[in-house]
Amino acid sequence: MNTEEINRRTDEKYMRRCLELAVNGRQNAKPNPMVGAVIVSSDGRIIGEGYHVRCGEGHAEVNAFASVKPEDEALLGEATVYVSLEPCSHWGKTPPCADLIISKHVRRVVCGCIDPFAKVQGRGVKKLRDAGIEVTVGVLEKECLALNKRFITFNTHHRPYILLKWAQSADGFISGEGGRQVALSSPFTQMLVHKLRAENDAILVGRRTLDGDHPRLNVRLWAGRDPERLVLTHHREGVPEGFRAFDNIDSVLEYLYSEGKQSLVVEGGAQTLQAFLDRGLWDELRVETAPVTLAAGVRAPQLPDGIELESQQDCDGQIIRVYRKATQEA
Ligand code: AOF
Ligand code: ZN
Repeated sequence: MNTEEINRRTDEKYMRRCLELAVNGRQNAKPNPMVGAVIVSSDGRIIGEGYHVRCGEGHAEVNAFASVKPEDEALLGEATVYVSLEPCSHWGKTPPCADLIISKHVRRVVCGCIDPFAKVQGRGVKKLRDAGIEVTVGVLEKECLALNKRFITFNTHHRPYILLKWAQSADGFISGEGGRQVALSSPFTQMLVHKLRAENDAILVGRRTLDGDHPRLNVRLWAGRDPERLVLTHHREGVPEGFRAFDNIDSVLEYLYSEGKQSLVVEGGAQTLQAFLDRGLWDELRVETAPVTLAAGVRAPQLPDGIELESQQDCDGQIIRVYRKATQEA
């Protein structure tokens, strides 16, 4: 292994620790991103670490510096700060982390990915470099972006992260003849659906699904908050209380963006899902295939071109596949 390779692996090792720390913010960091930071002395010892615990409170870097023992403070001058997201450059609810790092006179900063938030977007890295600190960007970048996929998509594309999900029979039907509802999920995978609902900010169905299936779309089989419930419909009469009505996809996405809602699950039906697919308005597809055949009924949406399978899980014969858009390798 050459020196470059050894250094890259070393950076990845500490960045992995940042990611590990960051996920501790899963429950409370929202709508802020999950971020982890470690401070490493020139002899490779972690002398400080922290993560962003709660929106409105200290960022990962603040907590990492606060954890450095007084006897290690003298090591900061030769230390490297690893952080899974670019240090912020702006005054939000808290002061800029880039300024804090500069005031500590560290030698080098390594960040996982650029923060696409409009007030940061590379300005944190610039501030550090202008202060003479060596900065490396993009260590475990894919993992760092994936960790905050909702935050990143929201701030990059100015719309919520969109997850399309459906269950289908082994022969590709989403419901029976005339749209008759057929139980395709198992009790266990139903629970996973509720987990998914709890992890996202909003959930949408089309009018036919609302009137035909009367879904409650809340979180009953998992701990967590109910997502906001939305329906696509041309007529608002008869829309049950607790559902917000929209007549097109753009108005849904504009509304969610303006409300700061970072993610949307689309739960059907076939027409609504297809409308999102046709416009390429999706980030993740979650398809559950049940080990039954229906022979007739409403066809499941066609998987679009240019996708890659991210994961496949077999839950007692129910296969859950998650797809993403294929990434173009540079
Ligand atoms: C960091 N480290 O740990 C986090 C960052 O309102 P504030 O002050 O909490 O700022 C929120 C923004 O700061 C958020 O939108 C994102 O751009 C960045 N989050 N940055 O350097 C952190 N959580
Ligand atoms: Zn910050």
